[in-house]
Amino acid sequence: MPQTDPKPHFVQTHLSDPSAVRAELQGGLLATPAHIAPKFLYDALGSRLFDAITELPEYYPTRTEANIFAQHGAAMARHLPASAVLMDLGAGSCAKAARLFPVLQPAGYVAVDISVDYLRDALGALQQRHPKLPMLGLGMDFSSRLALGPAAADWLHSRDLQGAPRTVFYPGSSIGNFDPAQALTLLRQAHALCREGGPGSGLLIGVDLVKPTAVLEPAYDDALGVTAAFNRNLLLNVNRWLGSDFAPAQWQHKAFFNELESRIEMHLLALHTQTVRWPGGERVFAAGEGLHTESSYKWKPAAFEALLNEAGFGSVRLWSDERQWFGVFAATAGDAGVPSQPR
Ligand code: AVJ
Repeated sequence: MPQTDPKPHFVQTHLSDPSAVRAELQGGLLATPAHIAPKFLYDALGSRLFDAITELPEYYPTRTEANIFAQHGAAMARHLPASAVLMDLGAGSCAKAARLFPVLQPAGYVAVDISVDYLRDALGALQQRHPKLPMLGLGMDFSSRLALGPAAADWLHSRDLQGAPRTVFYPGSSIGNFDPAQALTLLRQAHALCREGGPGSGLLIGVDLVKPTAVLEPAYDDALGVTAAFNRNLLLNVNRWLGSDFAPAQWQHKAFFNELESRIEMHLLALHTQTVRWPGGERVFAAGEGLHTESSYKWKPAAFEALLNEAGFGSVRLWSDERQWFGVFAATAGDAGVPSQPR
């Protein structure tokens, strides 16, 4: 007799409010310098363009991190609790986490992404391959605040996982989009999430490292122009959300390493003077004037370890590649009542 199909459970805790999104966009467009948040890079086309970026010869982070996981996954697993609930932040296709299932042996899998719709197919397919592993898809914008919420807590309880240790998984150097103060806030929230779980809970996080500008800049300004298309596509998204009339061809992609801030900056520069209009507003951009679309922070290993400590994590371990281009850090949250970092 065929068994009934196991099904992942889905919870959407956050739905973007269109008028709040329009207000946010308008605020950024009227500021000097003008800026738009990098989350507007990712519609269906933007996500595909990003996937293409990860295959470019110049874009080293994705393949370098994958090699580090492949080479050191077993050592990472020894530093993290067995039978933990794996909480995958920005899970997307869930592929990175799934590749670690054999070594991490999780007791549950919580895939968090801004929209459960992005998770539905990937998590459904993954559930078929791991029919016994309890899986939750959680639609949540954790860039504003990371916390599980009551529906997810109920689900953990229903699967008898409320007391299980937790491993918070945040790969891909997604933390790079946050400035150091915002990154600290997010890591503190990740620490709180760990402390709600059982003993041994911890964090596994991928972080892009400082390296020569001659390596960094081509990774964000590739010869095929894929990153340029990815950046310009943000304007199409803004047009859709705001009703604006940006013409992508009138904007030039620019990426450079800001050494002082230790970040790659992506901008779009107006090729000539133009007025951009939307319902309720307009902005004149002078020729050469820029629109800041993304920052991607690069960390030195010691500085990121200090940040982890400041967020409450201890026992920090780092795995890297032979060129030290990318780092995967594991750290433990300390047990309840026994701070890992007395201060
Ligand atoms: C998804 C934020 C890690 O900063 O490298 C890639 C995004 N932007 N190329 C990065 C990105 C341009 C990427 N992160």
